[in-house]
Amino acid sequence: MVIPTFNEAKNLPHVFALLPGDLHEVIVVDGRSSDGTIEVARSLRPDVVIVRQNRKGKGNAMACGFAAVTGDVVVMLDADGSADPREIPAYVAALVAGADFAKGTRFAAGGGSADITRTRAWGNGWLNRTANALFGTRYTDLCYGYNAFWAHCLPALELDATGPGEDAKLWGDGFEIETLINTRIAKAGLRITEVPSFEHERIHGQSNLNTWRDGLRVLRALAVERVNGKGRHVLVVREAALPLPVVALVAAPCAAAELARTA
Ligand SMILES: Nc1nc2c(ncn2[C@@H]2O[C@H](COP(=O)(O)OP(=O)(O)OP(=O)(O)O)[C@@H](O)[C@H]2O)c(=O)[nH]1
Ligand SMILES: [Mg+2]
Repeated sequence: MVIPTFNEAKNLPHVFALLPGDLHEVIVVDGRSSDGTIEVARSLRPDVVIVRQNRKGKGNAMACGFAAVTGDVVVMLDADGSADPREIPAYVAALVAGADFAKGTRFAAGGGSADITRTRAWGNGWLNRTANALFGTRYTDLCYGYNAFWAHCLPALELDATGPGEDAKLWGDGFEIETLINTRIAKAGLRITEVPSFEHERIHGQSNLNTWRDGLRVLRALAVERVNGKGRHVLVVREAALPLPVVALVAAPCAAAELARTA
């Protein structure tokens, strides 16, 4: 479970209280919060794994968190209270049923949002249609950060958690991360299932997302990902989904592995 945090100390108690009981690991990736986020995380959950991101932005945080994953299933969960951890079993069920990537959607039956503005919903819909036209996908919610996938998908994401220092923000380090993930998963030929999800309002604090600046980064990401080869040439080792995870997150070791060369 990978949770990016930037000044989410007041929200973490709400989020952690709803986490399933038998998680393999909870990785909090902090972006140099100044409100005691790390201390709160540790006090709520002594077994939490704290990762400090090496650059700036949510995308860089996710890359650093993914690099620290040791489990078989990765769940991406925001820390502001908008993503409900009680939905995790639905994501895991989609993975166990055969998906490589369980993509949350606010725009399918059973999903919704109390948080998205009309402008953002319009922009997301437009970007989503563009993505589907460019990548042959059938996504309904391109810019949503609540997703889960088998760890065998990680190589296809081709994210870079190394490199230059603290104050840099490189391409891929920002809110374009979900678009990079969604398009690379599609290019790798991985099996995608959408999972209806309800996005709640952020509980405390302010959004770090800027609608127009980050919308343009997503648009640019679609263009860049259409022409680059990332995701496309990665050999994915797809693990058989057995045995079933007992409650939610990280499945027991798999007995068999199937080599699947992606398109
Ligand atoms: N580590 C880290 N986490 C970040 C950074 N920016 C945002 N986050 C976290 O990423 C999650 C999503 O960020 P939000 O600011 O809520 O952005 P959003 O959910 O896309 O936008 P809203 O719908 O307006 O809330 C939250 O848990 C943030 O704390 C960052 O630069 N570093
Ligand atoms: Mg948010």
